[in-house]
Amino acid sequence: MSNPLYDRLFGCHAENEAPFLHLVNGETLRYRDIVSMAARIAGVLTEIGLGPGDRLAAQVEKSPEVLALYAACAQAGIVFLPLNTAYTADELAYFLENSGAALLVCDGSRTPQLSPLAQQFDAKLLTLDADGSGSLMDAASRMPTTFETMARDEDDLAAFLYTSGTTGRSKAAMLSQKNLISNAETLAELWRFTKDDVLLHALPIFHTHGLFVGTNIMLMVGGSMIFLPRFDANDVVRSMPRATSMMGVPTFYTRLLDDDRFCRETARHMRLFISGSAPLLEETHKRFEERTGHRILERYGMTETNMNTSNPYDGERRAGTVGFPLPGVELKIADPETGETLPDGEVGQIEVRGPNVYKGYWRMPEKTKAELRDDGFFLTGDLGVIDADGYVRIVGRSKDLIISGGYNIYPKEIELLLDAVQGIRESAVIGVPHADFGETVVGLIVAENDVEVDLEAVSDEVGQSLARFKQPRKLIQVDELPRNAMGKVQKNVLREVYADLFTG
Ligand code: MCA
Ligand code: AMP
Repeated sequence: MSNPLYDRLFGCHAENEAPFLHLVNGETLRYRDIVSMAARIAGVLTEIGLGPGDRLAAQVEKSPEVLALYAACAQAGIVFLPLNTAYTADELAYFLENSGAALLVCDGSRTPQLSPLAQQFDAKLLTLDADGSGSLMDAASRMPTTFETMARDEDDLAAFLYTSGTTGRSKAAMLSQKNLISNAETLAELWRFTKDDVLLHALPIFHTHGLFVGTNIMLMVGGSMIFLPRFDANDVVRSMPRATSMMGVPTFYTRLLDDDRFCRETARHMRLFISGSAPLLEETHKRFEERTGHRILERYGMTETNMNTSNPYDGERRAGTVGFPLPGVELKIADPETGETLPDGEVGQIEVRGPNVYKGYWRMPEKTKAELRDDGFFLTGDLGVIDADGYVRIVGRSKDLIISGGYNIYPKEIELLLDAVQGIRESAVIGVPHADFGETVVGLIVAENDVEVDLEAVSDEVGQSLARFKQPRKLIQVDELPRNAMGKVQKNVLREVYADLFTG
C-alpha cells in the first residue's frame, strides 16, 4: 500500500545496513534499526487507539527514539506535532486543546505537571526520556518489528507545527506529505547531498530547520548524521573533522567564530555550511570565509512553507541575500496594501507559491484566508527586494516579530501577559540587537497612576507561563509610550532608543 512520505524516507531503508546516526557516546544506529524501532512504536500507537489523521503531540528531548516516533507517525498515518522543550505547562495546555491531540508524549520528569493537562484535554500520555527510556519504549519493546503501513496520499497531513502570530495566539501550520517530500527532494539535489554525506546535526528536532530540512534531506539520500543533543561549541569543533556538512542558525556561526580552536583545519573536510532561520550578518559571512575558506550558503524559509529560496551551490553565494527562489517555487514582491506585483528593485512583501506551501492553519479558516491567497500565494510578512541579478534580499518584516537565536517570538503574546499584571497600564515589547542571539527581547511598561513597579516580580509572574527564550531579558518602566498621530505605538522609535542596550 502506498504511503509516499513513509516510503520515501523510511520504508526504503528497511534493509539498509548503512549508518544513520552517530551518537556522542560512540554508538551508531543503522537505518534498519530506526525502521524496526518505528514499526514497534507504530504498533503501540495503533494499539492504544490512534489512527490516520489523529494528532500526536511530543515534547521530548532530542534522541534517536524521537526520529523513530516521527517515522512511526508517518507509517501509521498519524499527524506528528513536535513541541519546543522550553514550552511551559500553560503553553502546552493551549497546544493540547487547540490541536485535539489524542496522545501526548513527554519527558518522564514532566509527568506530574502534564498528566493533569492530558486528562483535562482527553489525551493519553506516554513518556520518553532523553536516554530512550520511558513507557513508550517499554511498550514498544513488546511489539513486533514490522507494521503494516497505512495507505496515505501525498495530500494527506503529515505534521503540525505551531507558529505564533501577531495576534498572540499560536496557529498550527498543517503540512502535507507533499509539502515535506517536495522540499526535501529539491534541497537534496540543489545542495548536492548524497549517501556519502555526514551532516553535523546540532539543531533541535522540533522545528522545520532541524527536522524537515536537515533530517528529511539525509533520510532522502541515505546519508548519516552526527547527532548532537544540542549546540555545544566543544562537541561541534570535536566532531567537525568527521562531517561533510552542517546546517545552523547564525548564532552557531558567531559562536564558532568566537572559539579560537575553530580554524581552517577544523573545517578542512567540510563540503558545505548552510545558514538560515534568521538573518546572517554580512560581517559573519566575511569573517567565516576568512577563517575557514568556506562561503556559508544562506537560505530562507518559514514554518508554513519549508524552504523558499537558496543561494546557489555553484556560483556566487552573495552575503546579505537569501539567493534565488527554489526550483518549483514562485516568488514575487508585492505591494503589501494592494497585493499588486512590484517591479524588481522595489521593496515589498515577499509572497510565495509552490508545492512547499502549507495547507492552512488548523481550525482557523479566517487566519488562513488572511495569509493564503485564493490563487495559492502565501503572504510571508517579510519585506524583500529582488536585485538586478535576481538575488532576493530580506530588508525587514511587516509582521511584528523578534528572532532570537533562531527562535521566533511574537511581542503580542508577551504584551498580553504584561498588560494582565496588576498595576500595569500598558506595555510594548521590542527586539534589540544582541551579539549572541542576533536579537533579544526588551519590555517597556507603563504603570497605572505612575506607581513604581516591582520589575522583578513582574518578570517572575510572566515567566510562569512563558518559555524562557521568550522572556524579556530586560524590563524597563517608562512614563509613556511614543505614539503616532493615529495613536499607534511607534516601536521603531523604541528600537532606536534602546538599540545599544546589549551591544553598547
Ligand atoms: C536558549 N535560550 C535562549 C535561546 N536558546 N534565549 C533566547 N533565544 C534563544 N534562542 C536561553 C536558555 O533558556 C538560557 O536561559 C539562556 O538562554 C542561555 O542558554 P544557552 O545555553 O546559551 O543556550 P543554548 O542552549 O546554547 O541555545 C542557544 C541556541 C539554541 C544554540 C542558539 O537556541 C538553538 O539551537 N537555536 C536554534 C533554533 C532553531 O532551530 N530554529 C529554527 C526554527 P537561562 O540561562 O536564563 O536559563 S525553523 C525556522 O525558523 C524556519 C522555518 C527556518 O527558516 O529555518
Ligand atoms: P518561522 O516562523 O520559525 O518559520 O520563521 C520564519 C521567519 O524567519 C521568516 O518569515 C523570516 O522572517 C525569518 N528567516 C528565515 N530564514 C531567514 C534568513 N535567511 N534571513 C532572514 N530571515 C530569515
